[in-house]
Amino acid sequence: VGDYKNIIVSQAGNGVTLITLNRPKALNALNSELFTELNHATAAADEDASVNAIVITGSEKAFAAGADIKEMRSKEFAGAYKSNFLGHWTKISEVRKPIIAAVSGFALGGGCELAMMCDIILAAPTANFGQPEINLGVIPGAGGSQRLTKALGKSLSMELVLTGRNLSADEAEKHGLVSRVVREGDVVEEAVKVGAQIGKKGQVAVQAAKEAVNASFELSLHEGLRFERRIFQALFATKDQKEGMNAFAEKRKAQFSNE
Ligand code: CO8
Repeated sequence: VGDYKNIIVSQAGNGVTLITLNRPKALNALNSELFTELNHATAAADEDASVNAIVITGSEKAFAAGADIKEMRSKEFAGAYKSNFLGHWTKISEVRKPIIAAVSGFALGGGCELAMMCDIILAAPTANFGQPEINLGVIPGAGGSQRLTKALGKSLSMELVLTGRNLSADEAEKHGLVSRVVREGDVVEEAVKVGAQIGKKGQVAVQAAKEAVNASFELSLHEGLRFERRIFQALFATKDQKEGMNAFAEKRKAQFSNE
């Protein structure tokens, strides 16, 4: 699907679009062209009524080893500022459908940040997370100081960002950066399964749930609870609510129409 040079897009069945980062020679280092393609592919999946979830993965060795350092090294402030360098790299966080990152190997710098822009991170035992920008004389540029801190808390995030040390898959699981570590070789399959499982729910509720959880990162508790309650109340206007609750009472499986 699509005419892409840096990613491979395929349909994994059951309404799941699989996007594979594909710059093997550079350990999937991220550049503007790759992100333009990723934005395009995720937006297309978001628009496509036959798609319910998106999985983003890399290779066995690397989810992504960061922004492309060789392309970045000659940048100057004025150019970076005028072109709003990295400005469009966070666009996938605007996608409304759930995105699952299936991470094997290195997820460093921008790679870790890309995984954190996704809604769920599943990790292979080989997964390795870190923000090594400090070793390059810079700092994280796409959420590493913000999303990482929300996931890990201050002390551990500070340690990673200030020393550049990486987290193993087990540590990442222990501290809540990833939802779980799955068996070697199974991470993509498992992520697709999770996507398919979400696909069987009522999709209005799925999008509402994603929106509500994400709101918790932006709003005060009071405002967040109000937002949640309003959406909860609004869902009583959907056919899926009637179907879901009637099916329970009638002891049968719900058939959601996504309306
Ligand atoms: N950029 C460019 N090329 C890279 C990168 C990278 N980030 N990472 C690896 N490569 C290239 C290597 O240069 C090498 O190329 P070549 O074969 O031509 O020499 C090839 O990939 C294979 O890499 P290695 O030989 O180094 O493989 P190793 O297994 O020995 O080491 C490592 C793997 C440890 C991952 C190592 O490659 C490494 O340290 N990479 C850099 C990690 C890093 O510093 N990442 C942070 C980059 S800065 C950043 O991400 C800023 C974030 C900006 C926001 C992004 C928004 C999403």
